[in-house]
Amino acid sequence: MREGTIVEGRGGLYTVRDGAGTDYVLRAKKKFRRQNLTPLVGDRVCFLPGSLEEHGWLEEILPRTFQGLRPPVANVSLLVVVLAPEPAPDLLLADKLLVTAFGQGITPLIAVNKQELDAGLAPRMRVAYAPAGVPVLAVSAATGEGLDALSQALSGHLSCFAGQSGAGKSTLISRLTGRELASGAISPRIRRGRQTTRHITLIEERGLRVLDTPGFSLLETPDDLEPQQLARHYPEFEAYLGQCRFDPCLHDREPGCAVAEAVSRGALDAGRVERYRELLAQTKEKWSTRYD
Ligand SMILES: Nc1nc2c(ncn2[C@@H]2O[C@H](COP(=O)(O)OP(=O)(O)O)[C@@H](O)[C@H]2O)c(=O)[nH]1
Ligand SMILES: [Mg+2]
Ligand SMILES: [Zn+2]
Repeated sequence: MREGTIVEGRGGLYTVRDGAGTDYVLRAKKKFRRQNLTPLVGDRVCFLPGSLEEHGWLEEILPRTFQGLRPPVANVSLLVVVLAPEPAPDLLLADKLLVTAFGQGITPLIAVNKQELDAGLAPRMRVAYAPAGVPVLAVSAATGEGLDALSQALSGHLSCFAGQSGAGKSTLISRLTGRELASGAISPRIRRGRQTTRHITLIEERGLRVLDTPGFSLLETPDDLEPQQLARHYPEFEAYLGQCRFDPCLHDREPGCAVAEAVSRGALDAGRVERYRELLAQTKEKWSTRYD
């Protein structure tokens, strides 16, 4: 039996790459369907190669460190949240992505792209996200600035890029991996009537392993997140645990809230906490209608 990683899945056939970089086209054993287990791009698998024109068989899926439904991928370990001065950064989306990353045990990183258009955005983001321990890299796919540092940050990870449309995710992935991806106004989706499908590939180039998907852009805050739990996905709140007057405190304008106090001292970013309250309201709403 050999081991490899699923780099592509299409029409029930899976392309699996072994350690030597050789690709094998495999079909999944029927037992996976019985187990309700779908092989995903990113999965580490055991397989038997085929012979001549015969496809081989995907025999075993090794335990996953992470599994995402949208996009359907396994074992992502780094989430690159891409922001840019243009289009105007949607920081609520960025914070949702960070909640998702922290909730799933994925390391997040913020890349502020189009640095050459406004060099001021990255330092502002650095100040806002430093208390959460999220690194902020200033990059430009256009000028190449910061791409070496970004490349270094990606090394050793299976990475996924996420963020609003137009921020430069596809352009960055192309620049970093040397692979041409659809970018610009043309949608990379294959349209089949009303149903849109997105084909996901794992790109392995220049020592990087990157998924060519817009990444968790479709993710809302998890449907089953208890409002109480949201604050757990804000690492910068940890320092204030147990210091609020009320216990538990949702840090939602309760009197004597240590988080609010930290904002007024300038120790926490006001915008980030304001958006936390917005997400909290959304989480409460979802929680109260979870059985509807
Ligand atoms: N000025 C500037 N434009 C960029 C940069 N990176 C990407 N773009 C442009 O931004 C637009 C959106 O890029 P794209 O990669 O498609 O964004 P995506 O939707 O996040 O994948 C395209 O017109 C790119 O050429 C950059 O660093 N500077
Ligand atoms: Mg794109
Ligand atoms: Zn509080």
